[in-house]
Amino acid sequence: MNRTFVMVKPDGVARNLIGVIMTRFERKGLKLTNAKMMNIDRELAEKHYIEHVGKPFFEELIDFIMSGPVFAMVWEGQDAVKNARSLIGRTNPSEAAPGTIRADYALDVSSNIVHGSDSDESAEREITNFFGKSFEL
Ligand code: DAT
Ligand code: MG
Repeated sequence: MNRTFVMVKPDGVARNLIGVIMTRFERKGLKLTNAKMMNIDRELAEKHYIEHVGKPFFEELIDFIMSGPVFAMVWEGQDAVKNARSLIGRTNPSEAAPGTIRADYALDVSSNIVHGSDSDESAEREITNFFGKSFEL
C-alpha cells in the first residue's frame, strides 16, 4: 500500500474537470484520503517544481500553476504512484495513450490539466508541501 499526490491544475479546474478526473481514480480502485481547493503562491510553486529550475519553460510553468485555483488530492492504494501516472498519461498530451486523462482532455504540454508524483519520495515530499507534516500515514 502506498500513496501519491495528485493535483488538478488551474486549466482542469477552470474547465470543470475535477469530477471526471476524480471518477477515473475512484474507478481504478484508489482511495481518496485528503483533498482541498487552494491557490498556490510563488514559494510553494517553486518548491513543488524545484527539479525544473533553470529549464526554458520554468517561468511559464510557475506562472501557470499560480494562475488560478488548483484541487490538491492524496490517493492511496497498491502502487499508487505508478497507477496514478498510468491514468494521467505522458507529459505531452500529444504523446499520451488514448484513454489517459491527458490524451482525452488536453492538447498542450504546458497546460496538461493534472499532476501526479513521479516516485514514492516525491509523493511524500509533495504531500508534506501541500498538506503539512501533520498529515501522516
Ligand atoms: P509530469 O507533469 O508529467 O511529471 P514533468 O515533471 O517533466 O512532467 O514536468 C512538469 C510540468 O512542466 C509538466 O506537467 C508540464 C511542464 N512541462 C514539461 N515539459 C515541458 C516543455 N517541454 N514545455 C513546456 N512545459 C513543459
Ligand atoms: Mg513531474
